[in-house]
Amino acid sequence: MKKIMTLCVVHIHPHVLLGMKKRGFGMGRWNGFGGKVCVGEDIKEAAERELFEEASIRARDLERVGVVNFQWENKPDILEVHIFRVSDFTGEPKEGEEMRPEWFSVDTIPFHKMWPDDAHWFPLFLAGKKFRGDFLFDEKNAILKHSLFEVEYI
Ligand code: 6U4
Repeated sequence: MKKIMTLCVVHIHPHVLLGMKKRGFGMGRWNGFGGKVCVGEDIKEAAERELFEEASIRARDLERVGVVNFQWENKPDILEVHIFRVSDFTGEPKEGEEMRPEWFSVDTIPFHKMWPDDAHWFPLFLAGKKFRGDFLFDEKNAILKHSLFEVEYI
């Protein structure tokens, strides 16, 4: 089954805002803010909603920059994750039940404590590119196979 998800990375150069996931899927990793798109919801609306739920901020400027599919060996689910760049927002990032937000310099992004695919697509993200990709993981979330390419339109 395909699950449509969002992921917002706030990028105000030279910093990015990431959140430490405190529970559930991806717990213990730094990541952008996002989650599942609800039935009847627009993907962009879902991205805005999740950003507010998880970081207490409202996007003033957000742009979809990537779509990446994640699959696990021997599992039927495909996560189709829509990645958004947030370049302006209102409010103050605040810790909630699910995420603890923190600013990182683009030079010290904690890739060793993030999903392993992030090290692949973040450089494109930071360079202002648009991209599409596919990643296949094993049961320990190590990358078995991947493809990633820059696109002009997303
Ligand atoms: P619930 O449990 O309903 O609160 P929800 O917040 O809707 O969940 P959740 O927390 O499961 O969704 O969302 C997972 C988040 O992790 C989404 O933003 C997508 C993101 N994600 C999933 N796989 C990823 C991966 N391989 N690399 C990455 N982000 C990933 O950078």
